[in-house]
Amino acid sequence: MAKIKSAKVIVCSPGRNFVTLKIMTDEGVYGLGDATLNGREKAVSSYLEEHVIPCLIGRDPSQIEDIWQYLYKGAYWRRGPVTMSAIAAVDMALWDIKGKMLNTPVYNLLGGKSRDKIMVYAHANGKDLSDTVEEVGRHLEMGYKAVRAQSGIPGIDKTYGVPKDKGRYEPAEKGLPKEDQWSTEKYLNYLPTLFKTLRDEFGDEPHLLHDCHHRLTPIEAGRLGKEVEPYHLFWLEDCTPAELQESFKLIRQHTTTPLAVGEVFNSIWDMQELISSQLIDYIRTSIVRGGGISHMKKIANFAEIYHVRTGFHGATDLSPVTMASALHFDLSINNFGIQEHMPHHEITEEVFSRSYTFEDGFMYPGDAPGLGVDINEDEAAKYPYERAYLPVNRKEDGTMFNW
Ligand code: CS2
Ligand code: MG
Repeated sequence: MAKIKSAKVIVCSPGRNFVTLKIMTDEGVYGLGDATLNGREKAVSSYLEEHVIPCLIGRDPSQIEDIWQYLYKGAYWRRGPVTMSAIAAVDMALWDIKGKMLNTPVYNLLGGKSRDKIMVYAHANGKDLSDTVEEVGRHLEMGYKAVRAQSGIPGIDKTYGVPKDKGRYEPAEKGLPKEDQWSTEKYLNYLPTLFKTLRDEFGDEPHLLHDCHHRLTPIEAGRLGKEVEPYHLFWLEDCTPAELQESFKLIRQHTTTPLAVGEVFNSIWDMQELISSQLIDYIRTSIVRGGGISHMKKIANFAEIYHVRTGFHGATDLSPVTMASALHFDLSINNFGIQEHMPHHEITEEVFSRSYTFEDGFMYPGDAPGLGVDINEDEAAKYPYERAYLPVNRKEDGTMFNW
């Protein structure tokens, strides 16, 4: 029986901050897990170093479920993003180890391929209407079959999804939190025009998505969903903050626009009502936020019963280790919907090597044993952690609001 010999946390900032767990066995095989929690990275690294790693030494790395339950039930304090990201990192690393030891890609351990390729959606971020139309067109030309459109809103200075100076969009900024501005009225008046223009320009075929980023009340979300129905969105994401799960009943009464929720959720208990009452169409919780592959299997299987499909979060603040885990998982389950794909910075790719690939709008996890991702620790050491936070958001009169 192999044993966990040691484990370490690697915090680095190649283009942005990442927290990576590396678990070593006494047989020389190691596994990687992602523990990155945007803006709260050090909380997870210290949770792992101080409280989790000491409990792992000497355990059998093949007992993935038992170790998961030990860390979840054994902490007594359940759920929450810090705990669940730490457990997720251990879980990913153990699936990686198991795949390497059995010399097979992780998707094979999860039941094998359920499809040939994974449809991904890209981000088109524009400062205004014409810029956004151009960005959507650029991504369609790159082969993407599905594109999420975000746009600057007339009359609002700085908001979610709009890059500074035409660069790539990366919401976390160095230093303490910057401030964005918000007006629901201006947003709601503008958004239907954006999607009408996109359909007029690109026709019916491309899948179009949009992220409201938790900014509407249920009745406002109902209005937006209804007004964009003629443009048949693939989904409307996070239209309201979702702590109040039953509020989605109100949204559902008003619109047939498909709804996606869950990138900030951590466990099956956060979405139980949303799924079992069929209030959403896509669940977005990623492998790193949702306690790893082991817990996400339960979530995906539960969702399948209620016709809810997956659409995992895949922004750049999820490391290549989470992206690889997601792709193996996506390939294996029946109720896969779509996968978010926001390509990492070139510098990130110097630190993490990967076997997953993109081609013509689809992704493939590759056939390397385990997850197929590695970290170059010497390269990582060149990019030490830099404090960075997501912005905060205020209404025009100064009221603190959801970002
Ligand atoms: C977003 C993210 O990709 C998405 O759907 O909501 O950009 C999100 O804002 C970041 O991951 C936050 O860290
Ligand atoms: Mg989102």
